[in-house]
Amino acid sequence: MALDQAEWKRLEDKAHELRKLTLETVIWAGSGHIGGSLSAMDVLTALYYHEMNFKGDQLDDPDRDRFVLSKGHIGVGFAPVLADLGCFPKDWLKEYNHTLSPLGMHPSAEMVPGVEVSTGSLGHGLSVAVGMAMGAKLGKKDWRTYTLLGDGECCEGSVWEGAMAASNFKLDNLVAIVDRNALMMDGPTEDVMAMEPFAEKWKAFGWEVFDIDGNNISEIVDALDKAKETKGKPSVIIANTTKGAGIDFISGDYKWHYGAFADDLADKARESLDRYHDERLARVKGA
Ligand SMILES: Cc1ncc(C[n+]2csc(CCOP(=O)(O)OP(=O)(O)O)c2C)c(N)n1
Repeated sequence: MALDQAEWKRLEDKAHELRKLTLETVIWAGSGHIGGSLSAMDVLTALYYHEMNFKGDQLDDPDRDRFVLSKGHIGVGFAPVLADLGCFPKDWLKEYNHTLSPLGMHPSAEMVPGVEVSTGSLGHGLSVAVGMAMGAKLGKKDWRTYTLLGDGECCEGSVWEGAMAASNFKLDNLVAIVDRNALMMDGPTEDVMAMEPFAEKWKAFGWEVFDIDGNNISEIVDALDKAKETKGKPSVIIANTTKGAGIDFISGDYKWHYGAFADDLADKARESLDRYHDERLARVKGA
């Protein structure tokens, strides 16, 4: 069902709050993976605040939907989501990546409530998610599995082994979302290791493909709805995004894959996020 305006606005406000909290967390940490955290924030918001059956105070619910952050380097964007959902105190964010903090650069399932699988070494999350989705099928359970990958991550051959297995086992309870920001750590994907024709590759591997604007929450929700209706095969959402979305002086710049904000830049970044939110609210009103 199409997203109504009130729900869309609620999700926009939440995504804005989380982008701001991510920026502050990078500042508290001293530095962090800001670019890929911001490109993915709309997807994380749509999943955790609209789509998934997941509650921060019921982490042992056997029927909860599962999420695997395959692009685990954006722990600094994921931790604010889990903190906001009540998985752990928000104060933990102030010591993100400090010595002895449970919140390291990459999410640890052993140390951080709400993290299902430890990730950070790229290329593993999809295969783990395949195993989870198979487990649900074998156990005749209705919960669903979601995983978020980076497009640069798709250079890893193991991603395509997972993709092959998911369609072989007809895992229609599995949704992979690829953050297609078209940049990886050291340049544009098409210069470093060409991905295109990306949608066709997934189709050839037997997946249902949704190619969308991944910084439009309404389009993300729509694709997630359609994925739920897809039977007999897994779905992939190619979420075309902008790396660093929301902070104008880092947006679309691969050199801001990872970075630090000096005081003057931090204020500029905060102001830019506020302007970005205003522009996006105008889009909601105009819809
Ligand atoms: C196996 C492995 N190799 C290398 C790295 C180092 N690394 C961290 S992020 C990154 C780039 C990933 O690019 P992409 O998946 O496009 O991430 P995004 O642009 O969405 O942040 C690399 C190579 C890693 N984490 N794991």
